[in-house]
Amino acid sequence: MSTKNNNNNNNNNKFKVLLVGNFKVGKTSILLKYVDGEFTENYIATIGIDFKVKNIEIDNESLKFILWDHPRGCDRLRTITSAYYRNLNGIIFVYDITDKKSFSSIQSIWYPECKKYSPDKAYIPSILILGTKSDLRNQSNYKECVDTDQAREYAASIKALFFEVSSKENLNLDSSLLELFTQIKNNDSRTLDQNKNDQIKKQKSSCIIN
Ligand SMILES: Nc1nc2c(ncn2[C@@H]2O[C@H](COP(=O)(O)OP(=O)(O)OP(=O)(O)O)[C@@H](O)[C@H]2O)c(=O)[nH]1
Ligand SMILES: [Mg+2]
Repeated sequence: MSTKNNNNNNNNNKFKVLLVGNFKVGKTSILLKYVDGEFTENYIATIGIDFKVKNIEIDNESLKFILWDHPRGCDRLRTITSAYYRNLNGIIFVYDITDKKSFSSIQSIWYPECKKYSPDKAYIPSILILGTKSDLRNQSNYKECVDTDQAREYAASIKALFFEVSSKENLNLDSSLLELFTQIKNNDSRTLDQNKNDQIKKQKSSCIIN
């Protein structure tokens, strides 16, 4: 799992990204704010399969990102879970900065699950770790927040991008997702270039054999 590469899933500049994390950390709110510009305090648990599409231009290329919202309880349905991880270009591990358990779950549940369901053990999608609800950090009732440096260190240890964000106040959402998407796009270009090189090598070697 050490190679950071893309699994060559580029189909007409379409990329698949999955959001995972404990229940109620704010996954759906990220998608709602980022794609539709909306935020609601009302909590509605995601129970079914759901996704949103973000069309974005990076370096004059039009790209389409399909953002999958991992449903709650899905971890009990292993066959469905493995389908979520298939052909992933990127994965976003989400925790709530006011909930330390949601951060430790990334290390104990979500990252191991990502590794387990990666079809090719040498392949790992681009990773972004998002600490949500950053607007709550300085509120008196949330003294015990996840330490930012600790989260940043962990992200570096698994070669992940890291940001603290707020869907409520629209802090860092655009910049963090743009950074992930740019990395995905660049990885994909490299993979395509690599494939071209491999094909040229194969053609050359078959010429020699013939
Ligand atoms: N203050 C604050 N509240 C937030 C933020 N993001 C989400 N919330 C609130 O947190 C609660 C849960 O948000 P959701 O986006 O539904 O969480 P989820 O991870 O999709 O939850 P499940 O679908 O059950 O896994 C809701 O009441 C949101 O209003 C944020 O940035 N700041
Ligand atoms: Mg949800």
